Amino acid sequence: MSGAESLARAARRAQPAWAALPAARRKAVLRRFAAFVEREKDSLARTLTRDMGKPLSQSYNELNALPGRLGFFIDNFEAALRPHSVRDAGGTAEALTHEPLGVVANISAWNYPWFVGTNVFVPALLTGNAVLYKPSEHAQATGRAMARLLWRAGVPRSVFSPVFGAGRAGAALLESDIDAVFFTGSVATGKKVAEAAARRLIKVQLELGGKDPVYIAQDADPLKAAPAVADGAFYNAGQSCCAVERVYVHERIYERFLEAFLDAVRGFKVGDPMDRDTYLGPLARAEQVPFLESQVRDAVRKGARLLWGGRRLPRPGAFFAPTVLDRCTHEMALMREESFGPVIGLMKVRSDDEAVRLMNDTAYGLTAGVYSRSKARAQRILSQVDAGSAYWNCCDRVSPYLPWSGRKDSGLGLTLSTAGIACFLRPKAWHLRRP
Ligand code: TXE
Repeated sequence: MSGAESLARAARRAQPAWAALPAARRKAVLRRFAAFVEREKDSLARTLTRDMGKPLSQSYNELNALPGRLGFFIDNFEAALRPHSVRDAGGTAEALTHEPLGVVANISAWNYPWFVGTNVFVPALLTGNAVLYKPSEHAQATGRAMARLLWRAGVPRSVFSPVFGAGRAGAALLESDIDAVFFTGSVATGKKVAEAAARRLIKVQLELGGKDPVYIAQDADPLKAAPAVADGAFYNAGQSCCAVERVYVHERIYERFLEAFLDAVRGFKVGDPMDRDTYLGPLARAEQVPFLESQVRDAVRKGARLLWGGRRLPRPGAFFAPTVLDRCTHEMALMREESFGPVIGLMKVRSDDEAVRLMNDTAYGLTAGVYSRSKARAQRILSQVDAGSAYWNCCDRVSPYLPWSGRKDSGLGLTLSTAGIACFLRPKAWHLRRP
């Protein structure tokens, strides 16, 4: 029997008692977990940076934002568990309750391990499920710390079990006695996960990649938009599913935007991720460096103009220079394939309609942003873009109060918001006829 299988069987045995606890008991346990994370923040931030190279200041940002994220789940899960009396239909009372899925597998990622992990396993635990959590192989020490703090807070070890390893461990987990799988990662692996889930008809939720566009409309203030978009593109070295990956700028303000954008990018400090003033550290995966080099080569060969960076940096670690290209077209891989790195392509556009066409010209559908002085103009444009999240004068932003959903190759299902709590439950419809 595989390690995952024995953990799944132990979870199956332990889950009913965890679900049978009063909701207030589970709430108190997860509140203690949140308090332990806060108390150990300094060492957890350093562990996260050592794990995957995120600059220490950004590791702190992720941990500092966690209480708000966890607090949302802790404060809002009980409503999802409340039984409903629906109606009385001629002597038959109709009622509705919600029951946990059972044993949930969470196969997770390395770019924001605290966010993408707790987005799944905290609501799963609060609603009475047991969780088998497989951290990415690039964030295992962080995964170990999560398990240690959950157990110390009072989650039984067999109710939250970490599964360590890479793809093979993930594949074995998919074959174990689970009722659902929640996955964050690449499209290619997401499709393997969905195939494995389909063979067993278990529930699957996929949070995959993105090729997120931003459009700077003619009436926008280019000097205000440029630094915000630069941060949206290069934060966490661009390793975020909702990082800005394409920038379209109206031709009338293009030169002013480009100058301000390059100023912002030139100001990013590349360095040791443990230094507090480093903005851009190494990539988490060494194999991404040659991938980014090939995207830059392809773009330049097809006519793009390389304005900044464009190559790996001659220093230990997977460092890639913050890179800006323009005169891009959609014939270039750079404008269509997810880069997931500190590389960005810009294009001039002549109209809002052209921007809509280009923003929709992608296999992804995660987020899209418009900078404009007019909310109506932004809403008119964004209502035509096939994406799960829309941004007006902002980008690269996630809120626990709003569903996080991807369309097309960006995923299946959603996390966050009350809908991201309810997805860990199944309805039971009651038809109660008095004798
Ligand atoms: O993803 P993988 P990686 C995207 C982004 C990035 C790419 C690769 O494009 O460049 O994914 O990142 C486990 N069966 N995102 O390598 O390979 C694996 O061990 C079951 C976007 O991290 O998909 C890890 O735990 N599991 C995303 C998880 O799947 C398998 C964040 C993801 O690994 C498996 C991260 C298999 N056959 C990457 N093979 C986002 N939405 O932000 C691997 N795994």
